[in-house]
Amino acid sequence: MRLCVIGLGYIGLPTAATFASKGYDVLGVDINTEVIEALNQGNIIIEEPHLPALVREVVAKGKLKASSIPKEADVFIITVPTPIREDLTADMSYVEAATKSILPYIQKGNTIILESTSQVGTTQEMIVPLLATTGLDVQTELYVGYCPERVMPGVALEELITNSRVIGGITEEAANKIKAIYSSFVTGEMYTTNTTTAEMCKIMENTFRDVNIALANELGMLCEAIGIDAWEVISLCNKHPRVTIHAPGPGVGGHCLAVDPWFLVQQYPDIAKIIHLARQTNDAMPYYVAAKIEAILEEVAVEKKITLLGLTYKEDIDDLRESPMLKLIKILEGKEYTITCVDPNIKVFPNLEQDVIKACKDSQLVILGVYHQAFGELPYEEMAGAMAKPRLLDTRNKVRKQAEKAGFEYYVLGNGRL
Ligand code: SAJ
Repeated sequence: MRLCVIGLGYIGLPTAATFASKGYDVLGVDINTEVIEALNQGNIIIEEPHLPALVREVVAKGKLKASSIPKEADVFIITVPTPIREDLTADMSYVEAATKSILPYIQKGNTIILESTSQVGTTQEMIVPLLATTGLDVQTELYVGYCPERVMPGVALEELITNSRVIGGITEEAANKIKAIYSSFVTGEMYTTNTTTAEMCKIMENTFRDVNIALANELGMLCEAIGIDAWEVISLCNKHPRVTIHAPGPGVGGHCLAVDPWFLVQQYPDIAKIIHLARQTNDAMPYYVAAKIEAILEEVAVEKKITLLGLTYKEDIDDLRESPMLKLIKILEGKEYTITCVDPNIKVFPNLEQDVIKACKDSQLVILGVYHQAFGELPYEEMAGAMAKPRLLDTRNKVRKQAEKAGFEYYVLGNGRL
């Protein structure tokens, strides 16, 4: 079986390599020549545990090759980005371009699968009409479907195999055909449906999480206003058998939760009201944190100098995309704060100082923005010793014990008692 994967990013590359490891002859296609050159030498330019070894192996065996141009195949998988534009509308242009790029190679009996998170209706309204221009009957001569991924960066290779999947087909035959293709490596359950339902599932999974996080953030702000501890409220509420309140935090980052809900808001603004408000609530969190910092440092008259622990959008990854910390830095820089950043997972960043004691020298406030495992073991006593008045704002409720023991004046987001 010959497979052509269009888009070799965080999802396309693990998918291509996994299919190749199961015996498929895979051609990976990308517009970025750096990706292609690296891949053809068995290398990759993204970070994902275990992926370098897998890629090296399948490239050495000749099972995975890369090119900037697609070619004939039995199966085509589209895994290109679907970002949002400045005006918060979905940019589907990469999906459109990727589909157009495979049109000259499509033959009767081919399977075409879209994996990218897409506006609801994309397969029927964009992919099917484009495929129809080949002159083939899309319903009967091709197998077309939408099969979103559900993997978490950092554990992508494992989750690609073990997660369950929703598979939408434009016909039942198409859905079953696609299910058979993925069953070459997926051990999780696979549920078949139509393409529009599958598109909605993908967006709603991430929207569910975003809305729940917004609710947790609202709870955190309420508890601060009332003077009680949201973390205690959450832990007590979650003893209820049907309640799982998420964790408040400094905002929602990543390329999924902070992006996908906008697709529905844009398409159905009059209906997707809670979804819209949740996005606004989560997007405003860095401003809330900045205001808290201002309040903590109110007494400091001289130039404000702070230390930020953790830059990535969540813990133990190296991904900065849509990270709330980047927004926080921008807001604080606008207020003339001097910010020194510490993040063992990031190699290059303005004002990065990996020596945490140096980073705390003369600082007036340490902010825990993201809790990387390594931050549990920092030399908190020495950090406090480097500061005239040691203060720590924990946006994740993670290091209270260490900070208080070291003599920090401790603040945590969501705790109105402090
Ligand atoms: N966050 C909170 N409070 C919480 C949970 C998370 O503030 O209680 C924040 C995190 O700090 C982070 C953001 O939310 O900034 C997003 O993190 P995440 O782990 O929830 O999500 P992603 O973007 O890394 O991955 C999600 C996953 N979707 C779901 O869990 C429903 C993943 O399975 C998807 O494959 C991925 O989106 C995607 O590609 O769509």
